[in-house]
Amino acid sequence: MKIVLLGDQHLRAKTPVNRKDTDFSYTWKTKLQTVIDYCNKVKNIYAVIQVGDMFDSPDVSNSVIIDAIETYRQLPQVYCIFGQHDIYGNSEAAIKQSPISILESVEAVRIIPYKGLTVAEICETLIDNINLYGVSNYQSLEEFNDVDDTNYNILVCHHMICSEPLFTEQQHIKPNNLLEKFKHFKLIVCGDYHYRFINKYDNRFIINPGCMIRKSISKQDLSLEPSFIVFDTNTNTYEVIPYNFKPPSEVFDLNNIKEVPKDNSKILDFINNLQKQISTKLDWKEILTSSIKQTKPELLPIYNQLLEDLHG
Ligand SMILES: [Mn+2]
Repeated sequence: MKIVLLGDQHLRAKTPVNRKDTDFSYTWKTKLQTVIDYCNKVKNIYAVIQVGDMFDSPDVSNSVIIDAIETYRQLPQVYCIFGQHDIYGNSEAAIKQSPISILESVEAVRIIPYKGLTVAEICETLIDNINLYGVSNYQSLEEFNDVDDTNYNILVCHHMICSEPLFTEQQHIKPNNLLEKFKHFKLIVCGDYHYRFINKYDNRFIINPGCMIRKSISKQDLSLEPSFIVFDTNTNTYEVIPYNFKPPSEVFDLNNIKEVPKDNSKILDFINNLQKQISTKLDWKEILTSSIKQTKPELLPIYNQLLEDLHG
């Protein structure tokens, strides 16, 4: 069975700083059209797997969500998980506010569930004995029990898995260590790290398709050749299919480089790491409320008003 593997996408309407696109939605729709055309031509693609960070943030405009729905409906069944960019605060409590949940509710995608359910529920039987397991970024990569080795099990995860971290102290897992740890899976597909790698060990694969669109002028982004992967579970072979992409000099305004405004991804990483290290769930509102109560109780009305505004 052939499946298409799609990396981080970061769909949004606004053109990223330093890119030249006049209509960024047009840019990413054109990329996905390459996948649609490929699937229509090849015909025997049974499923599409998207590895999370489908959206650049949970508050993308409605037009982005509508365009994504219309685009994904033209593909074979899309299975996906959540990246930290898809959910407010990377918190399970905010899943319903994620654009991905809207896509699922109109049946444009299926979210791949994790292991906390019964075996019958976690296994998305695609065809014959192929099963999918999903570990979104807010979930931790623990050992899986009750996985039937006679199946062709595929694990999809959104965690920092790479050979070389992007910065010195970045927490990461080495691809081959994950293959070694999760022996029940014949194929592990991962996102989060934006650069493609394909590792094979003991006839099992770990693949990161790499991000679909170069977002920044970092050295890694400039040398990236955005592609998607077609994997054949019958033959255990793969093909790398490049999107139509132009050289960096045509994509980025390299003569007039602007500083990228700081986003909140470092804060999200921080919250995420804290959540992984404590057993109880962190509720930032509770923490902030109790801290304000203790230190500046006179600010509580303003804080409450802010919270109301935030939730519209
Ligand atoms: Mn990402």
